[in-house]
Amino acid sequence: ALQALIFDVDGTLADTERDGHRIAFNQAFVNAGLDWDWSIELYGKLLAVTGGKERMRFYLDTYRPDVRMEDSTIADLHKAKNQYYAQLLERGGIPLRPGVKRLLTAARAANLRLAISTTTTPENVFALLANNIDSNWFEVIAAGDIVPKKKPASDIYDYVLEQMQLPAANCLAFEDSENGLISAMAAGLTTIVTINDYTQNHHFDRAKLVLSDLGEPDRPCQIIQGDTQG
Ligand code: XBP
Ligand code: MG
Repeated sequence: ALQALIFDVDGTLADTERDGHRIAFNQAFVNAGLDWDWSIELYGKLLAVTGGKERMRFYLDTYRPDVRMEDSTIADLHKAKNQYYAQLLERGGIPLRPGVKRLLTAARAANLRLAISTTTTPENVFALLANNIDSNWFEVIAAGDIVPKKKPASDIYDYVLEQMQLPAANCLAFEDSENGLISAMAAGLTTIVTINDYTQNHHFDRAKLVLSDLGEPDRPCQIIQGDTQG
C-alpha cells in the first residue's frame, strides 16, 4: 500500500526558477562585477544542468570558454545567490503551486509520510517553506550536496528511501522535469509530473501521470498524459 509521498522542490512545490533563482543569480553576478546576464530563454537551456554551482560551471564551459574561474569563486557566487534568493522569498515573492498545500494537508490526514528530494541547497528549501508550510511536516528533507551525484542520478531519492526505510514500491514521487523524472524512476519510484513553462516540452513518457498542476477545487488541473485508471 502507499505509505509516503516524496516531493521535488524547484518547479514542483513552487515555480522558483524564472522569478526566483534566475533573478538571484543575476543579482549575484552584478554584485560581483560580472557582465553575465541570464535571460529567461538562456536560463531554460542552463536548467539542463541541475545544481546551481554545476550550472554556473556549465555556463562558463559553454558560453564563456575564455574565462577561467576557481571552484571556490563559483562557491562564493553561489552563496551570494542563495542569500538574494532567501531575501526574495522573505518578501513573499513566490507562492506554492496550485494544489500543493491541499495535497500535503490531505496526505497528512491520511497518515501518509512526507519527504523532500531536491537538488537545491537545504537553506533554499527552508526559505521556501518558511512562508508557506511547517517544515516538520516532512520527515526527511534531502537536499543539495548531501549525495555525490545530483539528479538525473538516483542518489537523492535512494537516500530518502534509505532514511525512511521504505521500499520504492510503497512511495509516490512528484516531479516537474525530465532530470527529476529520470532520477525518481532510477530509484524505482512511480512518478507524477506537474509541468511548468520550462519543462512542458520535456519527455515524460515513463511518468505515471502528467498534469498541468495539482489543481484546486475551483480550478481543476488538465491531464496532459496518462489515464485515470489504475
Ligand atoms: C533544482 C536545481 C537547483 C536550482 C537552484 O532541480 O537544479 O539547482 O535550480 O538551486 P530539482 P541551487 O528541481 O530537480 O531539484 O542553486 O541551490 O542548486
Ligand atoms: Mg524540479
